This record gives sequence, C-alpha cells and structure tokens, in this order.
Amino acid sequence: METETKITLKNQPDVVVGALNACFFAKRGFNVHVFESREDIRKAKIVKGRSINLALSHRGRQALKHVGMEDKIISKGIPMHARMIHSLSGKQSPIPYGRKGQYILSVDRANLNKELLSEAETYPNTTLNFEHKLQDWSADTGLMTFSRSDGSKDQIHADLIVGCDGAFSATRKQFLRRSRFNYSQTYIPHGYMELTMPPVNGEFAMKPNYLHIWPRNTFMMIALPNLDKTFTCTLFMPFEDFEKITTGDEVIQFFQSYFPDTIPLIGVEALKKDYFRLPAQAMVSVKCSPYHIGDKCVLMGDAAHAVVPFYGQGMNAGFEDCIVFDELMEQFNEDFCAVLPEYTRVRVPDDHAIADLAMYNYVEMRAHVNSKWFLFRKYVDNVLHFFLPKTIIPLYTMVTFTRIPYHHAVERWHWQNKVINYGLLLSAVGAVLGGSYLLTKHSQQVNNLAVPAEKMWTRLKRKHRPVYSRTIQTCSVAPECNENSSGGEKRPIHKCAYILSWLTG
Ligand code: EGU
Repeated sequence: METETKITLKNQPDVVVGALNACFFAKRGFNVHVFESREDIRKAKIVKGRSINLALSHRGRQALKHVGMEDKIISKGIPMHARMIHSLSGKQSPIPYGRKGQYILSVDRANLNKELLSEAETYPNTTLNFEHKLQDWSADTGLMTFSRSDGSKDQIHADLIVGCDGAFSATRKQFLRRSRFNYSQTYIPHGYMELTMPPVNGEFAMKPNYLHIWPRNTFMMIALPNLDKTFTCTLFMPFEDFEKITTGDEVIQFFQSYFPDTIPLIGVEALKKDYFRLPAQAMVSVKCSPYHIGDKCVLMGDAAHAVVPFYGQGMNAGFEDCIVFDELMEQFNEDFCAVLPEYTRVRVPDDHAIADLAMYNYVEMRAHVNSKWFLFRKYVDNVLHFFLPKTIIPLYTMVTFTRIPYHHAVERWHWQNKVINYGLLLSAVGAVLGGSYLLTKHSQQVNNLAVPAEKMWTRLKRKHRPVYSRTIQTCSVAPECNENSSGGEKRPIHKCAYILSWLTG
C-alpha cells in the first residue's frame, strides 16, 4: 500500500461515478477516501431524488468490467432489445437497437449506487464517509474542509481531489474563481416527471424488453421496465405546460389527448395522484474546461459535463471518464503532473461532443418528431446499415454500442451524411441522364410503347363506357376519346409522362 492519501470526493446525488472511481483508484493501491454529503443510502429508508432508471450501454458496461462489476450489475438489469413506438391511436411498432444480441439495459439507480458502494468498501485501502458536505478546499495545499450533520467541521489533506459530485458540484466552485476557466450552463425549457405503471395481474403491463416511447413533438413520454414488474414512465414537457395542468381532471384530459393507451395501465386515480406528488424536475446541460487544476484536482462525471438525458448517455459518459483516466494513469506511471493535463486534453472534446449530441437530439425530437417520423428515420438508418454495414453506421449505434470516441462518432456521422446525400444526388443525376438517353436513343421504341398503350387506354375506356353517356362521349374533344387525335405533336409529352411515372414508381 502506498503512503500517499488520495481522495475521491462525492457529495451530491450522483454517487455512481464517485463510487465507481473509488474502485478504480483502490485497485491501483491508493488510499481512497470517499466523502458523501448524504447519509448512506444502503441504510436510508426513503430514497428521494433523481430519476429512477438509467440506460446502461456499452461504455458503462466496459467501465464496470474494469473493476469486475459487470456481471453483478447486468444480472439486475432488464435488457431492452428495441424501442416500442406508441402512436396516438395506440398502435405499437418495435424498432431494434441494433443487430441480434445488441441491447441496452434498464438499471435501477439506487441499486447501482448500493452495489458500487459495497464493492468500494471491500478494498482494505478505501474508507467511506457519509454526511460530509464539502465547504471549501484549497488548490494550493489540497486541504479540504467538510461540515458534518451535527455542525462540526472536519479537515482533511488530499494529494488528489477527484470531484465526482454532480451537476451542481461543490468542487467546481474553486475552478470558477480562477482565470481562463470556461464554463457554461443551460437549462432547457422542458421539465420531466416520473409516473409509475403498476403490474397487471402480477405481470408487466406492457412488453418488458423494450424502451417504450410516445413521441408527440413538444410532449414526449418514455417508459423503462423495473425488476418489480413496474414501468417508470417519464413525461417530458415544457414547464409552462406542466403549470397549465392544475387539477386531476385536467391530467386525465391531457393524457386522453396525447397518451390515451396509458390511462388504463397507469390507472385514473393513480395518475391523478402521481402527477402532483412532485413538481416537474429541471434539466441542465453543463460544459466546462479545463477539467483539472495543476496536479491537485480533477472533475469527472456530471461535475465536468452534465448532459440532458436525450441520448441515454449521462452515466455511460461518466463511467467512460473513469476508464480514460485509468488508461492515462497506466500510460504516465500514475504521475498526476502528466495525467491531469492529458486527461483534459483528450476528454474535453468527447464530453463536449456528447453534451452537444444530447442537446441536438432534444431540439430534433421537439421540433418534428411524431411517431411516424421517428419510425421512418430509425428504419432508414437500419436499412442503410444492413446493406452497407461498414460504410453507414447509425449515430446512435456508434454512441451506444461502441467505444468510438464521441467526437469521432460525430465527425463520422457528418461524413456519412455527405456520402448519403452524394449517393442520392448521383442516383438522381443517373436517373435524369438515363432517362434522356432512353428518350434520344430509343425514341422509336418508346413511341411504339406509347402508342399501343394509348390504344389500350382508349379500348378500355370504350369497354367500360356507360351506355347513357355514349352520345356525350362522342362529342368530347378530350384526346383520349378521339382515336385519331394521337398526332405526332402530342406524343413527346406522353413519352415523358410514361418515363416519369416509371421513375417515380
Ligand atoms: C432513460 C431515461 C429514444 C431518458 C433518445 C432514443 C433514457 C432516456 C433516444 C431518460 C428516446 C430518446 C437512447 C438510447 C435512451 C432511442 C438514444 C434512455 C433516453 C437517441 C430520464 N436514449 N434513453 N436515443 O434511440 O440513443 O431509443 O430520462 F426517446 S437509450 Cl429521448 Cl439507445
């Protein structure tokens, strides 16, 4: 065991990255101290707080694997192989996430926190401290001051402070006072609210192995399955619309208009009650850089990059931070002077890329995503990927099922879009050129085609002409009624019409 004292710090709702990081550092033999502002959630009776479900995908799983936790966590996760899109009429259409065997997992945030804390505790060089709230720390000395629930203060010296303390990080406050620190935060106009869909006759109320989605432009609801056979439904809606609904009857009216199929499943009374249980929660996006101060402190997880939840990547990106840091520790022999600046250099572009992607998807889904459009887009992605598996990889596949650095995924996505557009342009030009070629080279054949077709048409017309209209038809000047009117001048138009209708199917 080394003599130095390294501290991983945690004092905001997200224990996850903090606790996972403790395992990474403990595994390397550092003395790890975890500080958490709340009580030990393993002992707490009521666990209030943030969203209940998280979608665990490849990046998060790889990080868990590094500390031997993957199997334990996935055994308590529910695989989701596809999205299930619910249209307004109640029709359900599945769209797979990837190829067979590719899926994401619905995991319970509280269970994840508990398992990771217990795992961290198994290392003899790790201590957990609860109800310690960070008051202040010094970037020069590494001295940290905590306040405890009984009002007393605790001072601890650290060689390295790892701030994994969430979107409202107390560690980050020191960064904000310094020169040349970039920081931005954006609250989006939407809030979210969680509603529980209970089991029906002891079974899941909907198909369990799907991420259920009700895309309704500005409103959207998603539902993720839980081990206790409930679903957690998350309703996303602008705050001003949340505020317009003030009575139980208005809740039911709203659901009747947008999510009618869920009313019997959640239950009228439960819906009326659940909706007013907690106010809608805000969503914030935070970007900053650099992530480190000298060789003393580094930010990870939401403290460094809180993202809006519209790519299901918040936890996965935070967990991947731990792998990236660990790989650099290996590369630079645990020399903080080298590891910290390098961590900022390689990680900032990727974290900013996922923050941008999540925000982009928020704008995109709000702008014009109803169930038909969502189905169509994902279908086109999957079809292109099927026929050109090496060339076209859907963006969400790169983000969700690979460890391609986020910013590379974005670059590749732009490149793919160019290829697709170029392909479309080529097909269009090809069609026009091919069409003109047919017209000029084979104009006689086309004529021959056109004439019999016209004749057929006239014959058909005649055959089905009702008896009473015979006299009127004879007087008609419409070309198709006059067998002799298919004169030379009119033919080119007919030809074009045939070719056009063939091209457009
Ligand atoms: C869990 C909780 C569908 C929000 C984004 C997809 C999750 C999310 C999507 C939560 C959507 C949205 C993706 C996954 C996931 C989709 C994804 C899990 C969003 C682009 C508390 N999103 N989640 N995209 O592709 O990549 O199915 O809020 F409705 S998992 Cl918003 Cl893959």
